[in-house]
Amino acid sequence: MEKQTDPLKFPNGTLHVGRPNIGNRDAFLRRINDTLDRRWLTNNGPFVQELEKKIAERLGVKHCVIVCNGTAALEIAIRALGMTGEVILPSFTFIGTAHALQWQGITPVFCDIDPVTHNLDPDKVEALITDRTTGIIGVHLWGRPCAPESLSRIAKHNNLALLFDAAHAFECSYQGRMIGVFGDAEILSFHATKFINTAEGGAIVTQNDELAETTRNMRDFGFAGYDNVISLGINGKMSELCAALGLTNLESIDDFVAVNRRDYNQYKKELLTLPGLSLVEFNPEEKNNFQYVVAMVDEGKAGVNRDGLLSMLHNHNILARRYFWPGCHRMEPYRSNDPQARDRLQETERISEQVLVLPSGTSVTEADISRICSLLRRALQKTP
Ligand code: T4K
Repeated sequence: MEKQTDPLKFPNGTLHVGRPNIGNRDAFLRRINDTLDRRWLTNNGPFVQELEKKIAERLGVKHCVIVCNGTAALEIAIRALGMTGEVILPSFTFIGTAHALQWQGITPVFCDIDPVTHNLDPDKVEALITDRTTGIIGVHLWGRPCAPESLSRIAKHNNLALLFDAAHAFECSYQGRMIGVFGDAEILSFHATKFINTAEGGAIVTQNDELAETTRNMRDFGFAGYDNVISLGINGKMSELCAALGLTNLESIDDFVAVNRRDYNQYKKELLTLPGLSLVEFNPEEKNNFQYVVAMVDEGKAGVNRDGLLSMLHNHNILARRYFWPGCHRMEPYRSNDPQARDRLQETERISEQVLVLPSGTSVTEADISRICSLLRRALQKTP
């Protein structure tokens, strides 16, 4: 299936996974006017600082360092944590998680996932640790916590840095604490497709004062003041226009989560009795953002495979997605670098053939979801 990256090519009425949520327009436009009046457009402006403060407060974390996107957040955190050599991470994640390592000459070592949580399987991590291993990156896929305690134990025991990719997990909790406080640091993404967006954006959150300071310098070319560069750095800064969008969207966070939850519950109700189709569950005791509605298709019971359902939906202009097929290990340069990886990634291979992410969020109506569900019902019940 071809990736349609040109928005002009989508027919009217196409339903998407990841259509941006937009908060109060007047509030946003007021902030844009303020920005223009102030003539302060970027470089740690007042809106960026306000966004950092609000996110840190919301997560109960000491430091939030806002950057230009989630991948830059990963790259900066990886470097600031001193990761080199090899780093263990799941293959069942967005390609950016792996690229952030490889881009810096670090070898991503892919570890298999737990088929229930879809997250890194801590029991399989230790076997992959070598003399070259310097860190672990856990990904809280779909917003579900990636074994924070077990991974902390393993990291501590083996003297490894521990970073969490929380790109999906803003506003989710684990044992009553907000995701964002675990490991040495966590990263967030505020890409347009995330339920709270700044168009492009991300953040590094950490409890560690020194790490916060280092990442702050690194996002600004290593500057620690006028004319004083104290480390290698990049331009990882967020503009005030993006921060204005983020502050505005953050004001609607409760409404966005409510819509996501409502969509999830509607899908669950309407798809409940279908053979071979189930939804990824969230722990009701925790805070969840419900931003991804993830269906699992069991071909044996459904009589049709995930790709069959995907094509059927695409033919109706419903752009469901098969995140994160086929797994990073099957994409370049990893496929060529480590062709044997698939032998140890059997759950990744199996689960990535089953996942079907369905459209949800503020751009999707109750009627849209009913239509999607009735198409799925027709496709599944027609089968023997
Ligand atoms: N770690 C994890 C676990 C991640 O999932 C991600 C990003 C990252 C790290 C890296 O964070 P960032 O550097 O991106 O901040 C999308 C997003 O681009 C990506 O941010 C996200 N994960 C990933 C899961 O999804 P694609 O390749 O699926 O994007 P694309 O262009 O196909 O857009 C998705 C759908 O959204 C399309 O149907 C169109 C719709 N859309 C998109 C945009 C940008 C809109 O309706 N409006 C828009 O403005 O990766």
